[in-house]
Amino acid sequence: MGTVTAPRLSRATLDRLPACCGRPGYDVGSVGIGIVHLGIGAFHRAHQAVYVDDRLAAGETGWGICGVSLRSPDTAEALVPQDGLYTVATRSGEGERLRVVGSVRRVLVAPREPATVIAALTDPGVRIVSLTVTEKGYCHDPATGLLQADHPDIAADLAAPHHPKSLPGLLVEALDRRRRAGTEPFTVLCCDNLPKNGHTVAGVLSGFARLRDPGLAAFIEDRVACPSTVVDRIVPATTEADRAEVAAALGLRDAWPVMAEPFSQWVIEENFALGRPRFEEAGAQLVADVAPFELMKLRLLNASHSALAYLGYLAGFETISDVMAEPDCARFATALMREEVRPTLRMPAGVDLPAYERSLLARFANPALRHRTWQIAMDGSQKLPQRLLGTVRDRLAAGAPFPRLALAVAAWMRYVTGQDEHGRAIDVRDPLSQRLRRLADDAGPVADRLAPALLGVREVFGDDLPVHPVFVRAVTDALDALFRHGARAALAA
Ligand code: CS2
Repeated sequence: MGTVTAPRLSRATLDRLPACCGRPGYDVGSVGIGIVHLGIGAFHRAHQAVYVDDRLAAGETGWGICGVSLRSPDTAEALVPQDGLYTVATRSGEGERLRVVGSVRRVLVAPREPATVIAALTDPGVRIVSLTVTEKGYCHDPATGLLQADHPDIAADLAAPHHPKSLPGLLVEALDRRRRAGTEPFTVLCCDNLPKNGHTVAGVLSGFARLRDPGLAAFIEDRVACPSTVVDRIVPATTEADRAEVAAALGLRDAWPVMAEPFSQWVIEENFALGRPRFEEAGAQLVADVAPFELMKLRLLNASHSALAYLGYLAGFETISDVMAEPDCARFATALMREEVRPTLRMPAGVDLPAYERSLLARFANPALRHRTWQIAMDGSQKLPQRLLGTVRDRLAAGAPFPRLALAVAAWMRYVTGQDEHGRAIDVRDPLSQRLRRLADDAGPVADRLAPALLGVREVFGDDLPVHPVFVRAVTDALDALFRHGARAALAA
């Protein structure tokens, strides 16, 4: 009992929070909106919104966030009755810390209130539009990074450019309206795990604008700042058990608290056209070039995450910490990072890669997070290129072996067949899932047929890898081992 009938978290109930719970150190009612964030999911709320919360508390009160969901109304339905307030629960083996965040001042749902979203984006007070729409939200080709002009959402937005649905369509329409109104363009701050994410989003925007109007494209290319960033915090999806636990601790009901590890990192390229909060005073690193940090994060953290997710799921593990508790799996992750990835990275002086790798192993082992392998396995077609295949290309160019990367790619292939090692269905979530499934069904569970069939998906593997004999052999052999001996044995070998 208790938690179901407990009052809801809101501005009116803030003073009932227990003393141990952090809360906004400012008057949330007097915050102005300076940032529109597109894709207001759990990650944004546990990451950027916390940095902004710190800056609001420090007195930079013009940088509140208007969060926008591009699809589902769920976040708005949870947060609007709570005046945008929500809890961040930071979890580790040492326990839990709770903090109520107040930086999200409005929440909108694009399909439900498109005109309000455009009005928010064209408000001259809005100086930054930040993004976490996941890899697939950019409507780009993951292998090349270029806009996919034949993407159905792009085609729809070109047919009706003033009623956009896709991210590129929405941003370009808003930028065009600002241009026509004589309002300076906002800075576009991409916070997704894409390679050269600022550069990629700039290319997608100019690519889309070019298809609409070359003058608009030139304006965007000349005037819109798109700093690159590296974002890092492990934020598993919230469960019903998490909600109940947070409500019990708060004595207030929060419809959507977010769960996170203690670690948080944000590396931001110093390139803002209309100012920014002093994020560096909230722990962010402002740098001239994020590239080395980006490769380090995508190739070490995200690559091992994806490898452990596919292999771990196939081996029957529910969470990453369960996988890491298995000595063979922890050894696999250690060797993947040290032997196959580390030699491809060139870091600035002062960055200690072995220490970073050790910290990743500890973070993955965090027993309090319960980050599901299935969640990380989502959208592999959009993730593999920057997480695994860039390193593979570097290894091939150096004539160096990459057995663990090959096994990770093979595990993805095994996973997208949609059947696990016991013949049970896998709920494969991926924008290409149907095509992948068809290819897998046609090929059957035979490595010599399945590997070449899936290697033919050029949005993932490009034009080079499917014809590289060393790569094809390595992946086919790894897939054969998975079919013959299963993921546990393959990991141990
Ligand atoms: C994960 C990331 O779901 C995934 O694919 O690898 O969300 C990962 O947790 C974050 O990038 C950590 O910063």
